[in-house]
Amino acid sequence: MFRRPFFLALFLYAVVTSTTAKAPVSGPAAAYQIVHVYPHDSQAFTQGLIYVDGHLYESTGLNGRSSVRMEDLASGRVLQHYDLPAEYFGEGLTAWGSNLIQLTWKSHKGLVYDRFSFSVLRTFQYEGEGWGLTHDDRQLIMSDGTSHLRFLDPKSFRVTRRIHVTDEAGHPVENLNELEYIRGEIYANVWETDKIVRISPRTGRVLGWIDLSGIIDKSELEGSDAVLNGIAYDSTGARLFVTGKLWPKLFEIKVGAIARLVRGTSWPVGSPQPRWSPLPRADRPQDRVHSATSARHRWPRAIGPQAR
Ligand SMILES: [Ca+2]
Repeated sequence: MFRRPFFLALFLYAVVTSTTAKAPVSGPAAAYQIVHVYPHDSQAFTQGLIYVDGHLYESTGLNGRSSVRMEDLASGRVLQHYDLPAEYFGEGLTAWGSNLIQLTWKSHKGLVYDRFSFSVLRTFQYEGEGWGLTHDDRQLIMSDGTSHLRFLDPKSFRVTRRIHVTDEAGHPVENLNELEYIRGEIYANVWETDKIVRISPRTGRVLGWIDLSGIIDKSELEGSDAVLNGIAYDSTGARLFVTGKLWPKLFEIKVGAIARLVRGTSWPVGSPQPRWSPLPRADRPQDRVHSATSARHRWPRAIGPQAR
C-alpha cells in the first residue's frame, strides 16, 4: 500500500517536470527532466558556471557586482569570493588545472586565478567581447556573442582555431553565451532564450537543442535580464546543472531522448540590445559576511584601476 502511491507520484512528477520544445526550431530538440532544485543567489548575475571537486564556481557580471565565487551546491551559500574592480564586467569562467580563468565583457582582458586562494595570478588579452568560456582536454573554448567560437591555447591564450556554429538548416546561431564542454560536445546557452544548443566542436554544426522553457516560473524572476544562463557539468557524478541570471534556483536536470520536433525557421536572432541594465547593489548580509574574505585578495597593481 506504500509502493503504489510512490510510483504514481514519481510518474506524475516526471510528467509535470518534463517538457519538450514548443517553439519552432531547426533541428532535433530534447526533453528534460528536473532531478533536483537547489537555491541560487538571486542577486548573482550569472555569466559563468562550473562544477569542480565538489563545488560550484560561478562568475557574476555587472559593473560593481562582478565576482568569482565558490559555492556550496546544497545550500547555495557563497563559501569564498573575489570581487572585481567596478570597471570590469565578469563573464565566462572555466577551470584549468589548479587555476580558474575568467573573461570580462568589453575590457578585452581575461584573469587567471589560483583556484584555491582566489589570488589573481596573471591576465591576458583577447580581441572582441568575452562571453562564455569552457575547455576540452587541450584547449580553452570561448564565445563572444556571435555565431563563432574560438579555441585558445591555455598557456599563451593565442587563438588556435575557430568554428562557425550553424543549425541544421545551415543558418548561423548567434548570441552564443555560457558554455560547457560535456562528453565531447559544446553546450551553449543562446542569450535571451530558454534554449541550450549542443555543438560539434569539430564542425560547429548543431547536434541538437534542449528547450528549457517552463523550467522556472517567470513570476519568480524580476526584469528582462533574468534569462537562462549557466551550465555546469559534474563529470564524476554525470550531473548537469543549469541556472539563470538573477534566478533564485539552480536545477539539476537530465536530458531525455532526442525527438524531432517542428521544423520551422532557424533561430530567431534578435536585433542587438543592451545586455544588461545597471542595478543597485543590494546591501545583503552575505556581502558583509564575506567582505573579510574579499579583503584577502589583493588586486595586482599592474591590472588595478591605477594602471588605466
Ligand atoms: Ca559553464
